[in-house]
Amino acid sequence: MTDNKKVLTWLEEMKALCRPQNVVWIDGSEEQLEALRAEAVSTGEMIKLNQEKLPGCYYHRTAVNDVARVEDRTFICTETEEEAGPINNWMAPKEMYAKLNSLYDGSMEGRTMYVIPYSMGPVGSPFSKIGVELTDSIYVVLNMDIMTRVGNDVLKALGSDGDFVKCLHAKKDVNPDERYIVHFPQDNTIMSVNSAYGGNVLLGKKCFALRIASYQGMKEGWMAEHMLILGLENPQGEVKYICAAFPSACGKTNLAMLIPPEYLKEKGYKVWTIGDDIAWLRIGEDGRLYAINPEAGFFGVAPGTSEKTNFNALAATKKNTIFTNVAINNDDMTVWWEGLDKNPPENCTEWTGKQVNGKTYEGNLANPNSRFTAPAVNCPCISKEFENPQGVPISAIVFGGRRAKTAPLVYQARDWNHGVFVGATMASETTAAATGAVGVVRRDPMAMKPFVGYNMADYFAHWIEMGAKMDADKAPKIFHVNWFRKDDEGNFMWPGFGDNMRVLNWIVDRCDGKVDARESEIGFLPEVKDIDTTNLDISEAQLTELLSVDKAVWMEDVQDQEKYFAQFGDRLPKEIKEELETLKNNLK
Ligand code: GTP
Ligand code: SPV
Ligand code: MN
Repeated sequence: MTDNKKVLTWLEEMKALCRPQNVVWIDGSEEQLEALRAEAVSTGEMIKLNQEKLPGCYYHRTAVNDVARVEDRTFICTETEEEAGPINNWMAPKEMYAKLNSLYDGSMEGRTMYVIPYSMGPVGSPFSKIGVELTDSIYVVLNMDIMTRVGNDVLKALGSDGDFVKCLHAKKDVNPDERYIVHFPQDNTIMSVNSAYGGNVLLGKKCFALRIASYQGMKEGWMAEHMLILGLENPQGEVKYICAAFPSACGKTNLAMLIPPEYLKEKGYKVWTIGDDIAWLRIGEDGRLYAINPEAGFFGVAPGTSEKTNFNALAATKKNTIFTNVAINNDDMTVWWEGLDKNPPENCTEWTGKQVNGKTYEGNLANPNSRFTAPAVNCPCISKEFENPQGVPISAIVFGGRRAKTAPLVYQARDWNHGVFVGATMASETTAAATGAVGVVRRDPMAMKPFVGYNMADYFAHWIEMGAKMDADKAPKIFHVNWFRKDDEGNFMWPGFGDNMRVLNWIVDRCDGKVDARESEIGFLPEVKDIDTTNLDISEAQLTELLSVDKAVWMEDVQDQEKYFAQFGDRLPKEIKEELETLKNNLK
């Protein structure tokens, strides 16, 4: 398979530890994958869906206690606790290895260990990095095949001496009390045990492409971010690229695949998708920031996805897709989730496997964090730059979250450092993407709170440093958006989804210097007349409200920001402190 000694030595060690009955190398061939699908169906690990309506599609149900990322069981094990910082869980590497080794000991007895060589990024791109995941789950193999580039080509690219990220996953008995998702950034190693769910086990995704990669990026001068990448094409056919960081289940997939309102579509506006979750960013030879999507598929939130809200995502799930924890319509073996349509199946298997009448059932038929794993090439609006090994040049970076109050619909940072501060002070209501309470506002800098593989204060410093390497006229402009502002009755004040195009147009016009803005305490706000509300049922007064800054509410938020930053002590970059002082003075 490979003559790479580092891979072979590590594999021997892991075999000795886990003691699998067989070892199978994943070569990326369709024959091998098809055989694995058949095997998973025969053991009940996967269910074959209606192959006429959903060709190549399968269903998987996880344990009820294993439906989301587990942030409290996710660790960053650097040599010192300081390096991991105050918001990551930490344990000394030696101690953690000892604990894990006892959990993995014999964990694959009687089972097969699959060896998955995979590339994050197009094979051979200067942005790309290689990982090898060992797992005892066919579900993981089949998901990794959709989400990353898998197989022999990757081993060829790795060569006999290339470095890779070591990823070990054992499903074990999915015991939540012994569940660990552990990263050793200094050893390029990830170890996951006792889970079989998404972000906990598809180790190329959050574990490698964000936690390990953010650490690599800090060392090597690039960035790994929880960002979508989209191309916005104007009627003249020019495309501008935008990255946007929103926390989990806060609208990245939706924005990345946006369909503009009819009248803008008629004028010739289009959105092209490059990525919906992760961006790797490097400064190019021309001094601009370039991005690739390291993934090859979408692991998207199912609930709320419909023909109306996200036509393109739904279209992407119509073939070769794995559905996890949605509901099944037993009459025709298709899938259903809340928000798909108003017609839940009567003859329904809800996500935990119970047979129910979906029309009268009280509660969720699909788990709120149920997901589809769909190949990116299925997406009708996938960009022709999707595989470009050099990436696309980024004009704007957008931060955003779920804020019922506080944050206006959109504003622009004054410059790069202020933009870093805007990202660093992000806050958002928690969602079902991670276990724990939902709807609680928490600080989530750059949407990376659960994903930074080192000290968050050093991460802020890295952002500032990256900005200093770019000329101000070449660096992306930085913005903040909030689609989730609510009125006093609790209704969303902004229609969102496709209508977010109106805000993207303002952002691009700002980048092109085509529109003026009003300088406020918090940055540049649009003039009400400059947000296009053609055909929208939204009054000038409502839009004024959406673009307003309530100084008292902001002052409260600033106090919370100050408290939050205090935990980083002297490691907090002085630029962040200065921006905080400026904001305080502006609000006085
Ligand atoms: P992860 O995959 O967890 O990183 O999430 P994501 O950021 O890609 O989130 P996604 O686009 O899947 O959106 C999650 C939820 O937000 C869905 O239930 C959507 O219906 C809802 N949503 C997305 N965009 C909007 C919007 O513009 N307005 C409103 N009100 N809801 C939105
Ligand atoms: C997220 O939670 O941000 C996701 C899903 O994109 S998972 O892969 O489970 O992390
Ligand atoms: Mn995500």
